Parts: sequence; C-alpha cells; structure tokens
Amino acid sequence: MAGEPVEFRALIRQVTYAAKRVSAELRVAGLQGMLGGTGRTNVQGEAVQQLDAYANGTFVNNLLRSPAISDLVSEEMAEGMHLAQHSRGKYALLFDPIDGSSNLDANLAVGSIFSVRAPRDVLATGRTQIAAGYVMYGPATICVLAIPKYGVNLFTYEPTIGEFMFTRGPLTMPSEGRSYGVNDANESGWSPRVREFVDWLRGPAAHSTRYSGALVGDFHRILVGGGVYLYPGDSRYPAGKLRLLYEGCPLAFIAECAGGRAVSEECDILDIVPAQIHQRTPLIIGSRAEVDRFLPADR
Ligand code: AHM
Ligand code: MG
Repeated sequence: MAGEPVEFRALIRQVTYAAKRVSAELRVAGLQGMLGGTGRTNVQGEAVQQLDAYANGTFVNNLLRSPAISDLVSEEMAEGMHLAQHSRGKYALLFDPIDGSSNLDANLAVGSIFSVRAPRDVLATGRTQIAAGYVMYGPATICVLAIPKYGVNLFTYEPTIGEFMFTRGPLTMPSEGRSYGVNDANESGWSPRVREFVDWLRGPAAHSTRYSGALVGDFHRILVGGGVYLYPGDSRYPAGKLRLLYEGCPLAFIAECAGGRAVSEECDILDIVPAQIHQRTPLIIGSRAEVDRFLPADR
C-alpha cells in the first residue's frame, strides 16, 4: 500500500485497530459477562448481542478519529452517519461490525466486513468500491483485503506484537471446488431454480456441505478452497437475508478481485444499484464454475 494516499493508509490503520480491539474483547468476553443479548433489536428487527454493540461502538469511535472518513454506514445503525466535522473526507466506510452473531455464544468463528467507497458513491453500484475486506476472528485472527491494484492479500494478526503481518497473496480463488454452504432448513421456501441448483451440488457435482452460520468463515473457506455459498431468497426473506452494502458488495468485490463471482438471482451483485442502505439481497458467491452454473455469465 506504499503508493496509496496517506489518508487511505490511515483509514485502513483505523479499521485494523478497531478489529484488534474486537479480537481482544472476543477472547475474554465469556469472562467479562459480554456474551448474550442486550435485550434490544436493531433496525432489521434482529436481536442485538452485547458484542454487536461493543464492536459497533469500537469501530465508530476509532473511525471518528480519521479525518479521511466523512460517512459511516453500519448494520447496527438505523441511519447512515455523516460526520460534519470531516465533511471534506474522501471516504465512506460501510461495515458489519460482527458478522455471524449467532456464533458468539458458542465460541465459533465470527467476522467484521468492511467496504470503502467515495462518499458520493454510497448508493452507487458495488463496482464503485475502492477497497473491501474482512477480519475473521477464528483460531487465528486474519484480515483479507482487496485493493484492485494489489489484488486480494491475507494478513495474520500476531497478538504478541499487535500487528497484522502479510501472510500470502495475491490470492486466486480456485475455478471450482468441492463444497457448498447453505442453510438447508430454508429449502421449502426456495424457488425451483435454487432447489435444482442445490440438487446438482449434492448429486452430480458431489459437493460436501460446509455451513458455519457466519458468512465470513464460509466465504473464506471458499476463497481458499473453492466452491459456493448461497443465501437465496426464501419465504421468510423473499429478497434474501444478507445486506447488500456491507455484506454482499464487499464480498463480491473480493470474490471478483480473486477471480470468482457473486450474483443475486438476477444479475451480478456488483451491478445492483442500491435503493437504501440496509437493502437485502440474495447472494450466490464463489468459484466461477458453480456460480456460472447458477446464473450463466452470458445470459
Ligand atoms: P448477522 O450479520 O446479523 O450475523 O447476519 C448474517 C449471518 C451470516 O453471517 C450467515 O451466513 C447468516 O446470517 C446465517 O443466517 P441463518 O442463521 O439464517 O442461517
Ligand atoms: Mg452480517
């Protein structure tokens, strides 16, 4: 990132600093009474966990320090936040502070997802993203960062010195894989096309099921090993469950940067023009072979 503007490097530093604080809190949350819910629901009607609130506050407080950031959009905030004191900031940061919150109480992997845009592009297509990444809090805390000029690179957190160290990259997603991830309890509410696709994955394509309940973990498995993750529309969530701006778009940007693909049930995720900040989308993401089979690229 040596050639990037100093403001961009400062922004990434603030994001990774917030992630280090979250990583530290996750490690002791069970000892600090920080597991379990807050008793509140967020704008999406989902129960807010104590760690969702902690992580959101940690990201916001750190990002407020960066004059480069003029706008924040978070899964945990009903409205976007415009920082009048940084109105000349070049960037908007859109983020999901804790992805996979239902894994928290079971001490399973969770993540944070982020997307960097110009402030004027918050409601433009995902192709306008400047960079995107995620942090996965698993056995190791890792950060995957996609910047078109450098590709997709992986950094591992070294807690004894408190730094994310370059580990490998640029990463290329395998063109096909052997596993798929979907919540098959929703099968009765899927469209015939989704059912047919999952039948193909289970049958002729002989994929194994791998579904952890945290998109970041399931996507990361596919980034390194190939395959496909899907959360299609169903009868409970006709427009899909996942959010376009801070889940679908950043992961689609990373997938494309690594040679993979991400689609809704109609088009490429990065071609969708968002109507509002908490918009949901179906998401089918992963290796080209599987995603092209679901929605041919030349359709
Ligand atoms: P969250 O950001 O509120 O945790 O919701 C997103 C999560 C994804 O990480 C995960 O893939 C999906 O929701 C799991 O949903 P379900 O429990 O319906 O399978
Ligand atoms: Mg999420």
